[in-house]
Amino acid sequence: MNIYFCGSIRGGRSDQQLYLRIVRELQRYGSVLTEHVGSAELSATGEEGPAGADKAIHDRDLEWLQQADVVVAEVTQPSLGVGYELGRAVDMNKKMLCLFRPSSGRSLSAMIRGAADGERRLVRDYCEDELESILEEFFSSLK
Ligand code: 6K6
Repeated sequence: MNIYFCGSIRGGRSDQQLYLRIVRELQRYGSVLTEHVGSAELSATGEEGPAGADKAIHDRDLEWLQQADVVVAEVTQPSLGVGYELGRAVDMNKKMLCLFRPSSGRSLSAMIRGAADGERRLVRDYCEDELESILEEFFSSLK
């Protein structure tokens, strides 16, 4: 199973350690195409890269998104890129799970929460303790 994981990069890296934990957990269920999202070496501003690098990142990520069987996103830290990926994933009719932590004090965008249909597109409010059980339930439901 190919899993596309989305998490904030330039939107801010304060949840990076949690992303790493999610990536490791997701690897129990399949191949995570975007494991770099959890990497401590990837900072919000650290490497702008050469001219054209952003286009290469965009095009490569969309190719991976096409290849994905499921999309899992941690959406607590707002990120334009994650929102864009989720919009494209909806268009591709991908099975999606969005994870949001109400304990952050934030309120999830209506464009993400409102995209849930309770079947192919799920939004789960959760706390970190529940991560493993939520993922287990989600991947069991795919069988
Ligand atoms: C490196 C350092 C700063 O920015 C970068 C760019 N590198 C990226 N490499 C891979 N995927 C990326 C990169 N930037 C964004 N993405 C994709 O968008 C990831 O799949 C994330 O889920 C999402 C993050 O978007 P932003 O808007 O928070 O960056």
